[in-house]
Amino acid sequence: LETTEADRLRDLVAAELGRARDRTTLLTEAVDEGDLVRQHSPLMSPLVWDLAHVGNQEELWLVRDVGGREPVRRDIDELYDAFKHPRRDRPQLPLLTPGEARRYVATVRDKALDVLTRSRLEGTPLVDQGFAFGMIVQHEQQHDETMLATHQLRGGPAVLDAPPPPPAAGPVRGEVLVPGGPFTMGTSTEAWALDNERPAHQVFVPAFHIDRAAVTNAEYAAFIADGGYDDPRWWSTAGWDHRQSAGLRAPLHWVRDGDGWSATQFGRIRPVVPDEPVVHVCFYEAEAYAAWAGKRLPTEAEWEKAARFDPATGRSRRFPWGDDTPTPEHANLGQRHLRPAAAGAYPMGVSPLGVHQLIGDVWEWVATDFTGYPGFAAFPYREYSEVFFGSEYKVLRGGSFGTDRSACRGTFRNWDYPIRRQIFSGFRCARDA
Ligand code: AVJ
Ligand code: FE
Repeated sequence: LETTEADRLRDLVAAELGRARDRTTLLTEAVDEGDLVRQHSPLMSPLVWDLAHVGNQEELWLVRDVGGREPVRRDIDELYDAFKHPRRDRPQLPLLTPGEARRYVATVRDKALDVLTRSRLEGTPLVDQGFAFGMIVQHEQQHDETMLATHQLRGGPAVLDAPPPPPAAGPVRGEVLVPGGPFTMGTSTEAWALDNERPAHQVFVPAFHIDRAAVTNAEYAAFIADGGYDDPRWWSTAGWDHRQSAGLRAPLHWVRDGDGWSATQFGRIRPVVPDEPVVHVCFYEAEAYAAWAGKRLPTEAEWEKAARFDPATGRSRRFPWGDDTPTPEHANLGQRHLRPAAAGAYPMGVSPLGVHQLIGDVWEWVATDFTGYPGFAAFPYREYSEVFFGSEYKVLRGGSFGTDRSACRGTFRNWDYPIRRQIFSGFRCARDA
């Protein structure tokens, strides 16, 4: 790289690391020590585990691997290895205290920034174009979103605040026809794309219809009112089993309020807003709603084609609106608001085919299992993606109001068990043409 180009990239990496750390600090300073070490749900780690785990991954990859430096705390690697201890067991571990964890992540960050200053950001696949640094930025931001979900599960008075999302500029209803034909899915050129997004490959997608907006609270409430939760016709076999054993009756956090619904949001209770996307539903609920509506969930390839395909050029864009990095006018990302925005709130984010808010607001369940693309190669470690491939996990696309822009793009893939709904998950429907 030219010196100036490498300098520019180093500045960008430092800024992105700084943004991630500011958010981690916000999420971990908002509550007292008790709330940091307590487990708010067996589905989640104590917040202080996420904090030190973020530092430990940064130590492993940037300080030791890229930097070739001496370990800071080799003795805690095992404690913060996500594969050694399931989330429900983490509060019982001899974890660093909040004060120790804060000092640890600060020490690691100082060293990582020193490594960055000395790195040429080229020469090996791990450091080319700052990949390892970008991976660590995304890792911290992903754990920040997980910590935000922990905040949503936490009891007690509200500690997070944010302005409401923008209102709809105009109504967005109905569906669009996506023409049949080949499109390029995934990427081989996006510098910080993770292994599961690679490589770019051609996929033939037959024509289909997709909803211009995600399913709203009003639409979902109509499914409930119509007895959708009591009618096995709408549910898959696995979905109905789960509906029965878990006693599902409405999205997570919804409570009856007269004839309508309210929902708890980060320690406050408020009426559900009819035009906002439904959030905190599991894959099985999404599937059942779609069947009730006479539709289905889009496949992952359909979702990505709706989000990236430009019929004028035949090219796949980085984002629905083009190749530019998301700004606050494009999408509801980055925890700037604490809930999804109404359908029609981001006219600048619309795709060439007229589909709204594919990026931001809510993660969208798609019909597809999480597997590797043709030509997939695990990089830099099998445990990032490959060990999750198979039929156990479903894919979610597009990011939520709690997803940072660094961990969100047209090719970005998230995954979870089909029963999970503590995440900021919603969906949109599709149907065959
Ligand atoms: C991609 C969100 C499913 O949180 O398990 C964090 C991201 N990987 N640490 C997760 C991740 C390693 C991952 N998800
Ligand atoms: Fe992690």
